[in-house]
Amino acid sequence: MVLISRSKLVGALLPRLLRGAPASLGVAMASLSVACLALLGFSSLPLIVVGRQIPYTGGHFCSKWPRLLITLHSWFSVRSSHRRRQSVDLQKRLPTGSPGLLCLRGCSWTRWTTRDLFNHVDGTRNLYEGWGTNEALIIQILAHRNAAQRKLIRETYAATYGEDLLKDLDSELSSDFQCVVLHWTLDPAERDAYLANEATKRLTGSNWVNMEVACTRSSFDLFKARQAYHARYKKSLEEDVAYHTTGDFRKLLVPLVSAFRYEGDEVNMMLAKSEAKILHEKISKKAYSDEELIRILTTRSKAQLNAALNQYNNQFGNAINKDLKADPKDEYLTLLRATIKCLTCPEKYFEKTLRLAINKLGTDEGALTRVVVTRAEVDMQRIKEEYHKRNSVPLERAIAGETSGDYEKMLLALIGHA
Ligand SMILES: [Ca+2]
Repeated sequence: MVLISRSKLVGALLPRLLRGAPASLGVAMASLSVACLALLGFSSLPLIVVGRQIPYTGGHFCSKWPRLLITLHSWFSVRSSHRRRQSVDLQKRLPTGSPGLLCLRGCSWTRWTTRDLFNHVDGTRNLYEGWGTNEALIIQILAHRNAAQRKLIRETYAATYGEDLLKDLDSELSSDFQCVVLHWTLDPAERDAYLANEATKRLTGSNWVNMEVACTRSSFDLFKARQAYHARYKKSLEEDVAYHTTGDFRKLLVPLVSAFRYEGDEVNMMLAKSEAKILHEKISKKAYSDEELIRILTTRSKAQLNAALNQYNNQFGNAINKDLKADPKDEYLTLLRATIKCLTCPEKYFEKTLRLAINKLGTDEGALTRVVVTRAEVDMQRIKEEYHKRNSVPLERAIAGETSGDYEKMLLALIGHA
């Protein structure tokens, strides 16, 4: 009892001390007291009181003391809210290690959130601005969580604060770093829907993104992206792609984004042979947007298509993409070749996309971010090997040479280098 009342007393006195004394002294004293209380395992009450009072001391803090204070405060609020909500035992639902700062002593780190980090307890901008958003911690936490864990973080954040983590990240971060963090935090299906929707709004080169999404995702993932598109935009991906394209592009892209290909390994060799012939016949006649050619490319399973293209190579002595280079500047033919590449060897397609994004004068951050974020959990290892083989430079080094700051750190973390 004595102990509790003493801690309450300290809690009540500290704010006054803080208001009266110069900021640095007040914070130092508060931090010391809080540290002592924390070590002795006292109630979190005084910490919350102290935590809330800090902003009123005004000014910007740069010393270590506020950090210590906030860390301790957050830890206690994490612990107490965790105790209050026994029903949601996040500790058990999130077993993987690599903790944030506050994982120490086994509290559930998701309870302490980016919001505490950015804005401190009650969203005080002063403190946030003086202290700076902790980008390093955002990278440390978000970059090392898989899609299911990121989803859980978003849900927990929404349940705890009643706000969308994405919106908070959006308002606290900026430029390329913001873009990569937001894209990464989105659920993959939502992200694909977003990328596709953005692509249908733009003109130049945007068909590529829709082709990429349609050809490099699994059938089920593409289906989920279409569902997410319905939910988010209240219309279908197919109708938007059809509306925003014309001619041959429309003929190819609409069935591509609508596809739900069979995903098994079974291959019909007779069919592969006959369809290789059809493809060759159409290409020799320069009928590049012929119904049959498009039917084969947009409906066959990837295994069956591979078999047909191998047959093409064997029977006619050329890889199909070589025969499709008749007019290297034709945009439709370029897209057709990229489609075949995405369907048969996506790592090569992505290697090239990264190479072009990096080797151009300046950097194509949009493409760089898109490829890293969408492939990090899929086939980044193969893309990295392909990149190293093709460019004699590891992808990590190429990215480090091309980008900087938190953007660079996030990208490197996502490709598994940090
Ligand atoms: Ca460059």
